[in-house]
Amino acid sequence: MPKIFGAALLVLALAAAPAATAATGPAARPGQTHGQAPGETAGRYIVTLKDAPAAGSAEAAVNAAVVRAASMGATVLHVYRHALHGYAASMTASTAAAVADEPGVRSVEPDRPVRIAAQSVPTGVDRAEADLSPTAAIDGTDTRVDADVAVIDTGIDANHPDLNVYEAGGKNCWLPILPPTDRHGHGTHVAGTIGALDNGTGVVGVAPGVRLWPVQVLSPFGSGSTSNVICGIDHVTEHADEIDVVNMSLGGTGKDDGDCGRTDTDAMHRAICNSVARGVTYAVAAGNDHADAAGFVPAAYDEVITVSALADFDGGPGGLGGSTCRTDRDDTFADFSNYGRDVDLIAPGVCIRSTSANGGYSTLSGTSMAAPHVAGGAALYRATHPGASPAEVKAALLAAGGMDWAWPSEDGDGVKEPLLQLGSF
Ligand SMILES: [Ca+2]
Ligand SMILES: [Ca+2]
Ligand SMILES: [Ca+2]
Repeated sequence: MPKIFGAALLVLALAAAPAATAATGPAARPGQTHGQAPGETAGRYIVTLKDAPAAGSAEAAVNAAVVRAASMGATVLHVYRHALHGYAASMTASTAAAVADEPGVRSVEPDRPVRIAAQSVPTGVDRAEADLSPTAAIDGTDTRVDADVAVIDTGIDANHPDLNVYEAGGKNCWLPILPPTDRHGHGTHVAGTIGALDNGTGVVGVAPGVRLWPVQVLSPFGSGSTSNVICGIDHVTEHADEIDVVNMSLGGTGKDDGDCGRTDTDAMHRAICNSVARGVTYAVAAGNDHADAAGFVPAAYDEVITVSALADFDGGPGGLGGSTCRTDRDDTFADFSNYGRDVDLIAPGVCIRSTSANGGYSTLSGTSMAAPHVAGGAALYRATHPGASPAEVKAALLAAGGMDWAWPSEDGDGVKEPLLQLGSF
């Protein structure tokens, strides 16, 4: 006799580690910005002289102006003789006003702070060696990886300048009357790790510029139900000819029945198996309970690629990185990550900087952050192997994986899973 499951709608939780892992200070990374502190330019002015009346006299005019400024109490910082005629000086506002009244002076303007808008390569992209991938071609020029990745999550900020969001392919399974716009931040963070643009600003993803399909199944508070998730899988499967890869950084309790949901009532497993059979590769988070992933779905399903989280702080091997946004040991199994035989790969998932909602950036930790590195890697592979089946994509990722990370640390099983390595992709 069939059973009725009173709690058939599992409450799914984001696979991001809890509050303690949300970082506050990503801006301090060296090389990221070299902005001057506010006020550092206070008291500095740029003085532009009028054009000299005769050729050859500009040099003398500049020299005279510099001497004059010094006599008025200004400290001259730079002298300009080529791009324009003038100088920069440190002086009081009243001196600047007096200089502005000098007959040869065209203008006096306050100096202003500038900062480079340099793009930083997030540590996870570095640790997974996506920056060495010829397909990713990370060099600050906005060439885009030709693949489609669906993000089943809280939606994506479609207006984020660092993302290539395919809005027309989106779907909101949580509240169908609304577009799948991310009001939480989780889905946009996942999206950035997969495919933030290689455009010279912000961050860069594993597979820069891939088309990101926003599939919202979770509320702005990060919760949802299995029925919503299946709606998302259904949408992806409808577009299986276009979508290469799916990222699911979410999960609930459950197990793998070993038969794609045919012998019990696991509709989500059945849906994923059918979607995989249509050629879509699924990367999923192992979960953050520091427990065996066998007790969580979709992590437990054999048809997906299940990803545990590595604590890496410096983007490189060797265990030399010091803790940044949360405490852990460099190049070890993250202390919150789920483990077990269902885990296929480990990828960076601690203190990962990526895009956030409302056009911003944030640093988060969780297996939610690890899975999208693998989704990006799968997208790189599909971009160069368009006919590869999900099993072939998974095999390629596993074969390329590396063992250069410290084990067992907090890995609660007897198996050392390979670390995502994409330099040859
Ligand atoms: Ca960028
Ligand atoms: Ca490291
Ligand atoms: Ca393991």
